[in-house]
Order: sequence, then C-alpha cells, then structure tokens
Amino acid sequence: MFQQEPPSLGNQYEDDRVLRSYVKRLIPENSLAAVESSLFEMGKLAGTDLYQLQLADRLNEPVLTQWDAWGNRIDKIELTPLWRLAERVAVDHGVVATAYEQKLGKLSRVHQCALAYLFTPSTDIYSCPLAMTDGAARTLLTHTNQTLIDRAVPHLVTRKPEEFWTAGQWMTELIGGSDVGSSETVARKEEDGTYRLYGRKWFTSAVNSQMALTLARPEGNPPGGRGLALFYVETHDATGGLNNIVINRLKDKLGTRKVPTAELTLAGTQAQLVKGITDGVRNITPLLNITRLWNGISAVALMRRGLALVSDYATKRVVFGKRLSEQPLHVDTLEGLRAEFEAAFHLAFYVAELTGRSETGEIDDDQALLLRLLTPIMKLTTGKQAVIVASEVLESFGGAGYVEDTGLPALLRDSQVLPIWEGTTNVLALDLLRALGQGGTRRRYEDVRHGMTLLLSTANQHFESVRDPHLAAAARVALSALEHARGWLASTDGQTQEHGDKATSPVRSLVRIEAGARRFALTLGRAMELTLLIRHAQWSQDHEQDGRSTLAARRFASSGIDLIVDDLPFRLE
Ligand code: MFK
Repeated sequence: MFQQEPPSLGNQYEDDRVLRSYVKRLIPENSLAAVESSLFEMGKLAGTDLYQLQLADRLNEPVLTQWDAWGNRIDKIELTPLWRLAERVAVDHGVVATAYEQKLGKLSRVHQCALAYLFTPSTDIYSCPLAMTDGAARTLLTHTNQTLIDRAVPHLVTRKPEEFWTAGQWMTELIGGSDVGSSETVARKEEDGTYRLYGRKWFTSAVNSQMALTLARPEGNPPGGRGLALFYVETHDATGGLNNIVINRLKDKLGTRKVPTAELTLAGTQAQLVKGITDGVRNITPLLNITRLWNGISAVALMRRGLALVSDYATKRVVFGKRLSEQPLHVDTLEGLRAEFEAAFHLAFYVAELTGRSETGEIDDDQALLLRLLTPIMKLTTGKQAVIVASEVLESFGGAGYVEDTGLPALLRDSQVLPIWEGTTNVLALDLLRALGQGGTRRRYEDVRHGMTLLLSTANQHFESVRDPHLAAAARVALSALEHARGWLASTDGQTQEHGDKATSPVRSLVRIEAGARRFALTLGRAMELTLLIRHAQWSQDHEQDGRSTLAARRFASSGIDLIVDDLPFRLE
C-alpha cells in the first residue's frame, strides 16, 4: 500500500542559501569565522531536537490555575515542555544576550537576529517573550535610569539560566490596542515616592515574566499619551506572591497558542517610574521598535520554515507520474514564494543592520531617519507577506496542509498575528506618515520631502554596483515605484500647500493621504525590498558566481511593486 513520506528538515543554517550568502557578504571573514559555529549549532537544534519536540508538544497549551485546593488565589501559569526547553536554549545560545555582548560591534544585532531567525520557527513564538525582554533591556538602557538598569538589565541579557528574567510589555487596554494614549490605568503616588497601579490590562504577555514595562496615568495628569508615564513593575514580591496582580483569564486565540496571553487586573501593583511622570507613549517607543524588528525577523523566519518544508516535500511527493519538484506549475508557484521571502529577508535584516549601528552609536542623522522610516515599513510589509506565503505553503501541500497533526496549519495561524500585534498594518502606515512628517530623531529635517529623497538616494546608492542588465531593469522598477510614491505624496499634499489650490482644503488633502497610506507604505516596502535584493544579487553573482538571487529579484520585480493608485475616488462619509 502507498505510504507518503513526510517532509523533513536538515540543519536550518546549513540549508539556508539566503542567510548564508547574506552573512558572507555582510560579516568580515574573520568575524564570521568566530561566530559561525553558533549559527550551525542553532540551525542543527532547529532542524532536530527543537523541531521534534515542537511536533510532539503540538497539543499542549499553557494552563492557568487560579485557585489552590484550599481556596487560596494563586494564579499560576504552567508553560508547555517546548517553551521550557526553548527558554533554556535561548539563554544558553544568547538569543537576547548576543545583541548586548556586542562581540561583533555594530554587526552584533545582525548576529543576534540570525540566531533568532533560526530559533523562532521551531519554538512556537517563544520569540514573543524574547522580543519583549530585548525591548525592555534596550528601553531601560536608553533612559539611563541607573537603579533600574542595575536591577534588571543583567538578568535580561544573561547567559545563565538560573539568573534569566523575561520582561512583559503591558500596553493594551480594553479602550485601545492601537490608541494607547487613551489608557485608563491610574498611578497613585505613595508616601515613599513609589507608585501603585490600578487598572485592567487587556492583552498582556501574562505574569510569567519577572518584570514588565507598562503605562499608567499618574493622578492629576492630562489625557492622551503625554499624560501617561512609563513604569517598571516586578511581577512578584519578595515572598514569591504576585505583586497585587490578578490574572482574570488566558485568551483563546487563533494562533500563538503557546503564548500565555492574559487579561490582568492591577490592584495596587507596586511600580517605579522609568523616566519622568509624563510622555509614557514616547518613552516606551524604544521597546516598540525592537519588538517590531523581532516581528519582521519572525515573519521571514516563518516564511523560510514553510518553504523549507514545502521544498523538501516537493522532492518526495509524486503526482501524475512525476515528483512535484518536476511539475512546472508547482515549481513556478514555489519560485514566486521564494522571491517574496528573499526580498523580505533583506529588508528585515537591513533594519537589523541599522538598529545595530544605532546601538553602537555608529549612525548619522540620515541613517537614524532611515531606521525610523524603515522600521514601520518593514514590519507592515513583511507581516503581510508572511500570511500570504504561509497560506500558499499550506495550499502547496494540498489536503495535508489543512490537517492539524502535520503541524502545518500552525504556520498560518501564527503568521496571522504578525500584521496585528505591535501595530496593525494601518496603524504602522500612519506611523510612517508621522515619521516622514516629523523627520528624524533630531528634528533637523524640514519636511516630508527629505525622507522621500533619503529613500530614493539610499536606493540609488545600492544600485551603484549593479551591472547585470536584468538587475538594472529590476532597479528601474524599484526607482519608478519610489518616484511614484514621492509624486503621489507631493501631489496629494501639494494641492494646497505648494500650488495654493484653494479648491482643496488642507483637511481634505490630509484625508486623502491617510486613505492612501497603506498603498503608499506597502509600495515603499516592496520597492526597498527589491532594492536590497538587487544589491545582494549583484554581489552574489560577483563573489559566489550564483545567479539564484538574480532570478529571485527578476521575479519579485514583476510581482507588483508599485501599488499606488492615482486619483482613486474617495469620500469620507
Ligand atoms: C514575534 C515578535 C513580536 C513580539 C511581540 C510582542 C508581543 C507584545 C504584545 C503587545 O504588547 S502588542 C501592543 C503593541 N501596541 C502597539 O504597537 C501600539 C500601536 N499603536 C501605535 O504604535 C500608535 O502609533 C501610538 C500608540 C504610538 C500612538 O499613540 P499617540 O499617543 O497618538 O502617540 P503620538 O503622539 O503619535 O507619539 C508620541 C511620541 O512618540 C511622538 O513624539 P513627540 O512626543 O516627540 O512628538 C512620536 O513621534 C513618538 N513615536 C511614536 N511612535 C514612535 C515614536 N518614536 C519613535 N518610534 C516610534 N515607533
């Protein structure tokens, strides 16, 4: 009787042409030699022990026990075996620590993201607590509150499992997942100068973490994000009991089912100010930008996992007398997905490069603005791609992709969170407009035009080495999309501001820009992905005599880069 051989995974670093070629280009030979064993090790674990446990652990989920046998409220969450192993592996292999040890200087972020990228697809979104841990460390260091840095950061970035802490990011409230400024949690000042928090956090990473960063409004403060303050909370007191935190329930979610996402009531939770008694939203943004980077790295990691499985399966599955890997339409379908993945990969890791430079202080004002612009662009573009690729991967397995015990449906469910948390596509598209308008961390840029010129000049710089005529043609596609985006923004915005067209009020022009913000942001995202892929493809031809990135770039160039539609009718009812 026929028996189908299942897909299998090899060493996930060794088998990953895209990652290996990228680190070879980016990391100097002697530095790569010093750290490459860490990538081989993580690649091996991801394809063997972690992957096997992931399959075996499929049905397990975190369990919340609210009461003990004698009626005490205990609110304990038990994690699953996969997550317990994942924590150990993450700490041993420095999946957070690598970014802070900075053994590779400004390239340490890239090294860390490569580890996270290999680790993520086999650990069922353990990347979530790691991302928040990383973001909390970066936020505390940014705000130079030495007491809190000394207290928490060594735990967050340690390689010693017994000392390791994870951090939560408690932002979302019932009134606002996106509109964080309307948060209702109140901070009451105690006589000793500390604060107690009272409120309800609606979608949190639970209290398994030892600490959390959260927002609350000191009594008497004004409404909005400026009236909030950023607080540091330790979840347990010295006796091991919860810090006046009640876990109301765990969320029943579409995916990320190993993540113990909880609703919490803060009932007098002791907390310390991180920085000042206002501007909480602004002060928590270092955390947001790190978790958005992790979101993008997770997006490309999940795409890569789907493609690794489906590519292996195509060599094993025979239909109509031939293996799938010999069927033109199947091959064409997978090539399209690989091009999406490879393009997304280069944008996500480019943001890691810029982040690393900003963390070692090797970034100029233009690059800082580029990082501010590309972080939301990258997060929103890769999140959407991850869902599309996961959906197509499932379809490429036929019915097997729809059956739970293959482990495949989790890829789609888990990918679906990526365009939602850490800012939806629309919220990030509006964030991009905000970043373009305000112009950089030091506010020395006059206006939107500088940001758009910067994206175009960055693209042009990357094309300086391009000689291959096919890549040059692809470069024209990217440049034309970027020019179109710049023109659309200027013409939509400029109707009143530049040409004094009294027929269109500034309010109407702003409405039109906001309405088109998603198409605008995705166009920038796809054009920058294409740009970075082209640059790499030329390098790969020159240094590896490998034309595969070039084929991916040509394919990606013809898969809808420019999504802007001029003169689209729009009326706000
Ligand atoms: C797999 C790995 C992924 C890890 C997942 C971790 C799971 C965690 C689950 C969660 O906690 S999800 C919760 C995530 N929530 C969000 O991402 C919120 C989405 N909403 C936004 O991002 C809104 O844009 C925002 C809340 C920031 C808007 O609020 P406001 O009050 O209207 O803020 P405003 O006035 O726009 O910005 C305040 C200041 O911050 C401004 O600076 P100034 O005060 O100097 O004018 C902004 O320029 C600045 N700012 C805002 N976003 C920034 C930023 N600065 C730098 N980077 C940014 N991203």
